[in-house]
Formats: sequence, C-alpha cells, structure tokens
Amino acid sequence: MANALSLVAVLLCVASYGALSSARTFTVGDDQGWMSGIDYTDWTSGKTFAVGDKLLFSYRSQEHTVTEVSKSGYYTCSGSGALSDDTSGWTVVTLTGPGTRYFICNVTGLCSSGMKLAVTVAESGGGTVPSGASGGAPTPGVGSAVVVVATGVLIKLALF
Ligand SMILES: *[C@@H]1O[C@H](CO)[C@@H](O)[C@H](O)[C@H]1NC(C)=O
Ligand SMILES: [Cu+2]
Repeated sequence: MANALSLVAVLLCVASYGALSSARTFTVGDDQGWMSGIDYTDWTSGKTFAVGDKLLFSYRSQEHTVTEVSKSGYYTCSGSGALSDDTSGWTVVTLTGPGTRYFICNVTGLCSSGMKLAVTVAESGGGTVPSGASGGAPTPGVGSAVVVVATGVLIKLALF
C-alpha cells in the first residue's frame, strides 16, 4: 500500500515535470539578438511556437525598442497605440495563448528596414496550459492528462 502510494507520487512528479519542461524560451535572432539587418521572418520559419513558450529579446538598452503592436501596426510600422513597449535591453514575452503576436522596433526607420517580428502560436499548442489563460479552451497536453489520471489513482488509493 505504502509502496503503491509512493510509486504514484513518483509518477505524478515525473508527469508534472514533463508538462512543465515542454515550455521553451526562444532567443529572438539567436546569437545576434534583436537588431537591425536581420530577417526575422527567416528566423521564425521552421519554428513552432506553443502556448507557454517565451520570447527573449536581447539588445542594447535604449538603442532599440520591443514594441508590441496590432497587425496593422506591424504592416505599417506604426508604434502609436502600442500594446506594450520596452527599451530595457532584455525583454521577455510569454506566449499566453493561440494567435499571432506582432513586435516592431519603434526607433525611426528601423521597422521599415525590417526590424519587425510576427510570431504565430498554433491553436492546439499542447504543452503547458498557463492558469488564467483567456480566450478559447486550450487543449491540455499529454502531460496534463497523465497528471489528471495519476491524481485520480492517488485519490482512490487514499480512500481505500
Ligand atoms: C513610437 O514612435 C512614435 C513616433 O516617434 C511615437 O509617436 C509613439 O508614441 C511611439 N510608441 C511608443 C509605444 O512609445
Ligand atoms: Cu531597432
């Protein structure tokens, strides 16, 4: 009985770890970071972004901005009415739900010369489901399903 309980506890830990570790952090532009002269459309191609993943923008503070804008702001390179704006040099953005997020550098001329990024998160992102996620009902990943099943087993064992 005690052994069965500890086995379930171990399984629970392994499953939770698996679910948590599936979220990744992408350094925008990899080694080059967030700067002008890079094609960020190239950078995103071939990458799959999931709910819970993070984007890290690394750049010289005050030299560039990470300005989150609407789709039209992205296409027109307009940072007015932005959703957020940071110039700290180290900007971390969590992809909290499915859809496309748009970022530009709001320093004059840089967005129009290509310093802009659009990242799309798939509908059924899988991986972790952040608590308090809004909009739609994200499909829980396999890890979460294992946690739910293991929790059920644990409760049954505790009852009998
Ligand atoms: C972006 O730059 C424009 C033009 O300089 C400015 O009007 C706008 O307020 C800036 N946006 C942010 C979020 O600072
Ligand atoms: Cu810039």
